[in-house]
Amino acid sequence: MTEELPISLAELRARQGRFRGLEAGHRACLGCGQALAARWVLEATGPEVLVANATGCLEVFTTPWPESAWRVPWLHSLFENAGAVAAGMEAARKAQGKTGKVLAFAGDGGTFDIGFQALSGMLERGHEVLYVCYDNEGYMNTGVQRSGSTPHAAATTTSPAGRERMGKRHLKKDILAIIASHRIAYAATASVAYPADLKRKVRQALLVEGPSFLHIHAPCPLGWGHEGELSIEVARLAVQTGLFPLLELERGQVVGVMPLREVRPVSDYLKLQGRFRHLFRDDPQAREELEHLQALADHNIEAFNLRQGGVDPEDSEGADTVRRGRRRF
Ligand SMILES: Cc1ncc(C[n+]2csc(CCOP(=O)(O)OP(=O)(O)O)c2C)c(N)n1
Repeated sequence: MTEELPISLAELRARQGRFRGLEAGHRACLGCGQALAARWVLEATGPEVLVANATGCLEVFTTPWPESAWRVPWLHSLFENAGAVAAGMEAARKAQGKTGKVLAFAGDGGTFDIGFQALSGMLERGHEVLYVCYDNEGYMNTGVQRSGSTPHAAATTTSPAGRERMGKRHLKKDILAIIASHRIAYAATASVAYPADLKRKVRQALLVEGPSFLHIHAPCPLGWGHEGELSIEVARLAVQTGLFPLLELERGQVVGVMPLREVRPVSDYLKLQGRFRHLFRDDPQAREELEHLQALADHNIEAFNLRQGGVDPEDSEGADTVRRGRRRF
């Protein structure tokens, strides 16, 4: 016998008072950073948006035919053209005299590498699109291949670690510097470990005229080799070590950073993840790689003045402000 539920789903939703652009019940892995990030991005935008979504995990786990977890108009683009498709959607909206923002969603493979041409064109032509890159540092949907965003020394299926080499032999591409060179009104990095900061940046990105870019660090338990329940901890450590600094840029210049009150050694971040397991072997090459990664984090801390919250002690009045004078990126 089926009992009537005391409240309909529609009523329940209305009472929840929180718009969920991405519904529960999709097929993401446990602890997927992208799933969290996409939900929070849409909570920050509200329902008045359209999404162009490149091929990748997010598209695959949210839309197993004939289902969809999206509660906003959503279009699947190709792997390589989310920027171009979003630009077309925005132009069509304008031509029809309609309001509402257009978002482009893509993974790091679809952004740093194969979709970069379409993204760059979209930024250069000044389309009013917020482009969000969910960075899980690999081509995860197709089996954890290395991407231009995979960090140096990480093991993937196409950059394995073994006797001959210590995982990936190239640096993570500095996508923010490349985006900065387009001089768009707003670009920022964010992390799933800091949802309030992430949402504030989404709101800020929607306020500006023209294109904006948000780069979200989103752990992938399967590809990074950690328990799903550790995703937030792993994401937090990426920030706290200086490996993934949280920055805001206006017209290509850094105007805000999240301060690091307690800087953690990179080994705290790396040792939680199977993709860096080889770095903790007792051999000189492993130690060298660890030192190299620590040097990259130290460089970020220095370059963005992260310990001081980005404030230059020489010319700042309040040390706790996180907005600061413009500095070339
Ligand atoms: C032109 C083209 N090349 C390759 C593929 C196969 N492919 C689909 S998704 C994907 C990886 C996506 O990686 P990323 O953008 O980082 O997103 P993730 O799956 O990691 O979220 C690849 C290689 C494709 N669909 N189209």
